[in-house]
Amino acid sequence: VTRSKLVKDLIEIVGQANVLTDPELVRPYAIDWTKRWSGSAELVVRPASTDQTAEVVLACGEAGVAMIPQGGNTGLVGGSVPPNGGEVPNAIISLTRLNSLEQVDQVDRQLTVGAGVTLEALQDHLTQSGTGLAFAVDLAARGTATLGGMLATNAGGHHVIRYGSMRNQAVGVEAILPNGKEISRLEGLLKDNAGYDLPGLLAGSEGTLGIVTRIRLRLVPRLDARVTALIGVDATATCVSLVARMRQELPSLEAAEIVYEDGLNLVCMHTGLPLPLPRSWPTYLLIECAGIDGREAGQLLEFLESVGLPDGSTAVAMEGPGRQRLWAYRERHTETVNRLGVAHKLDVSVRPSLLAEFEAQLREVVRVHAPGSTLVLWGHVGDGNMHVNVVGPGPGDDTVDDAVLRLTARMGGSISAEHGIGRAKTRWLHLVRSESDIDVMWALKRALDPAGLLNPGVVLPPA
Ligand code: FAD
Ligand code: 2HG
Ligand code: ZN
Repeated sequence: VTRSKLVKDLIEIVGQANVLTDPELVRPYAIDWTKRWSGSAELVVRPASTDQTAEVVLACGEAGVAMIPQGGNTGLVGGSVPPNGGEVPNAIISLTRLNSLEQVDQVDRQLTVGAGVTLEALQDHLTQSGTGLAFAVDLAARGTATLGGMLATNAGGHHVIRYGSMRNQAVGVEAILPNGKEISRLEGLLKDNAGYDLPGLLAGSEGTLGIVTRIRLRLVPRLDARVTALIGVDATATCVSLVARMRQELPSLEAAEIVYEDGLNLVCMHTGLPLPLPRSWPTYLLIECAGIDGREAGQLLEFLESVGLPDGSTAVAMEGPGRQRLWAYRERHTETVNRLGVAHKLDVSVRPSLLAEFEAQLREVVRVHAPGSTLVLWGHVGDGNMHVNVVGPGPGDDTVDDAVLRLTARMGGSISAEHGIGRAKTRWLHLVRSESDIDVMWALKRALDPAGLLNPGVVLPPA
């Protein structure tokens, strides 16, 4: 099938306006949010339904064109954009038109969404529904990240300590496989052990096994009584032990995040926010408790008093704007780092009990392997998840990536806590997955995608 035949077929399926071939229009889809990953694509195609997605997949398959599923393109490991110099022509399949938001089923506490719905659109929809229900996962890219992309990466975010990650919110999935066939589990069954869990397999598959078209989501009670605290402390070890105690004593704990003095100062410079506390601290712990009445705030304040924190080391907010301001010090790290340059982003995790030692070694490894670079660290301390951002080394120089990922593996950690492997980390998958593991992954990939056309080069290292 020639390129022009493919373009004609795709136009028949989705309409002229939804097949982009002009390089100027294609380019923004082919470069990732961090600007570290980019490639070239023949075209972008934007199906608006599950059936159109199936037809698009068949047409691309017939033409031997590789398919790159894309949601909001906020992924941070290069999985949503084509490779630089791929072997076969690429088509980006943008799923953002799959934006249906169905009615909330209050008794079942579920709803079905199109894969292209953004997290923020879902949050607004739930607020407007007046059902008293909410979605458990939240993250700073909420305005653009889609539920399909979030499931495909098994995104984590701020609430994993309470609710788990995306995988735990998907009651069911509808997807198009590389052969154009559909699998669907949208019945909303809470118990359904009939064979292998194919929807579960798609969670975290980063667009390599199927294209998610709809998701049946679990909802949680909306907890409007919230209290947020930013606590300045001496070091990571103090954060870890405070969080361990909070998890024991504060069942309403929903988020426990860590940032450091240098990162926070950069955020203040970039955003114009004032320093949050009367003096600076080496390390800051941001926590949020949530419940249905005001008791959570009282419990948190009592807890903080029992710990005996020094005067001026804590800012507490209960109202929306104050809480949002405290969260900005944490959430605006990513955009701040992006301003500094093209960051090497290493999203890694270790057991929380090892986090303080890990942090010390990380700083040393970055000092040695990327001398003169800027290291900005932050993360989800309750999950043992550090976001290691190194600005300085050129985009193609992965000396520091290698050193950090090897250190992480030596400490029994994961080279991808929540962002996925994408194109960025395939080389290092063997550090944390055995040969048998990788063989099974390849067997699954070949079984579902024998022609290897769905997001090739993502997740799996070359066979
Ligand atoms: P994309 O970037 O478009 O795609 C990501 C991957 O999923 C690609 O491999 C793509 O091929 C695949 N994919 C996309 N849609 C589909 C589909 N429908 N079917 C099959 N495969 C698909 N991540 C976290 O985990 N936690 C965070 O706290 C967090 N915070 C962030 C904050 C900022 C400011 C930014 C920019 C990113 C953040 N991320 C975070 C990373 C990112 O937002 C998530 O990975 C998100 O899940 C990606 O969603 P997306 O729709 O943008 O997917
Ligand atoms: C976060 O938690 C995101 O801020 C993004 O996962 C992390 O930019 C990063 O490295
Ligand atoms: Zn994160």
